[in-house]
Amino acid sequence: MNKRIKIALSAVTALALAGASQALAGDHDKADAFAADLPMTEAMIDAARSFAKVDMNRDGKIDAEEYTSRRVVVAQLARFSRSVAIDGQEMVTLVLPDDVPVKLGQSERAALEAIARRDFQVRAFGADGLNASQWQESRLEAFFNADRDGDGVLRDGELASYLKAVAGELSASFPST
Ligand SMILES: [Ca+2]
Ligand SMILES: [Ca+2]
Repeated sequence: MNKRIKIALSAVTALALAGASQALAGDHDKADAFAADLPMTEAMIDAARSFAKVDMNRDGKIDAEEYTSRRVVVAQLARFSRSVAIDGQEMVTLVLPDDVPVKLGQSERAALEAIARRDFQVRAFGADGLNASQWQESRLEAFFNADRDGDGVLRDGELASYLKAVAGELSASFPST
């Protein structure tokens, strides 16, 4: 496992627990706010929280179908709403760059599905599902790919390419070189 991801994952459990206890204490201040950047901690908490939502059949692992449909649904939703919601310590909304088309075209969708299936195979090592840490690792890899200066925060161009990748713009996440 990538060293940065490993360190990041050990920190996320504590943060997620802190968030959970806040929620139990009746913190109803959670409201959508627009954010200009995305710190790694927020992406990690979001990744940890999303596992249960992605594991539709509640078997404790994310299978190829769940993994692939999640990629497509998130991309479609991002385009339609022109934003990506991050469920971190606070719920924040990141605005999608204007040049991403509103609709995920049919061929674009097919390509996205094919890449998601291949990505799943690579991550699952022949198993029929990803566990929570494998799932979080896949999410963090997208973050680290976008964080070109490696400072743990996505801003400006880094944030734009991250959001484009989330919205299924394949050229953003998979350089042609
Ligand atoms: Ca499952
Ligand atoms: Ca950065």
